[in-house]
Amino acid sequence: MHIGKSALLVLVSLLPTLSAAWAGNAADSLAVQEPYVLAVPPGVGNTAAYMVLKNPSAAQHTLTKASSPAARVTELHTHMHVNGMMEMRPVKQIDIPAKGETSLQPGGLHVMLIGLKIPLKEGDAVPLTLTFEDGSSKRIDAPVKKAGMTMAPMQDHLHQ
Ligand SMILES: [Cu+2]
Repeated sequence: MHIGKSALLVLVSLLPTLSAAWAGNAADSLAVQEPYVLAVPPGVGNTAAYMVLKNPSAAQHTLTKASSPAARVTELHTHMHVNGMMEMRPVKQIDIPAKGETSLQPGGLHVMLIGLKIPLKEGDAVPLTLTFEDGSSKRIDAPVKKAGMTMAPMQDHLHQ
């Protein structure tokens, strides 16, 4: 059987893609650290979820979608300076670099929960499903925390 030179070149160029796929799907390759949802006063219908997405794998991965049964709509957002004001904008995707991490944090990238179905109390766990570029997904529970609480460990660290 004869394989043309061009067919061989196609095979060789596919090899890196195949080996990346063998390393596992995106959801299994990523770790989600310190997820939390910001507590909001009763009557406030929207809030945001934050977390650190760690990617120890050799391939870049991308968060393409988030969903939660706690909200009518879940969107990926970022904050931007527009005419001196901070505005939130939806983003199509959030990249997590190979051997790196991406932080979703106040004032930056976040998962926006729009139209909360039930009031969220501090200590509640909000289920979130994160979906990645290959269609794989991860289910996490993000505890509800008050603003500022997440700063405490950092201050403790500075005092050492
Ligand atoms: Cu937002």
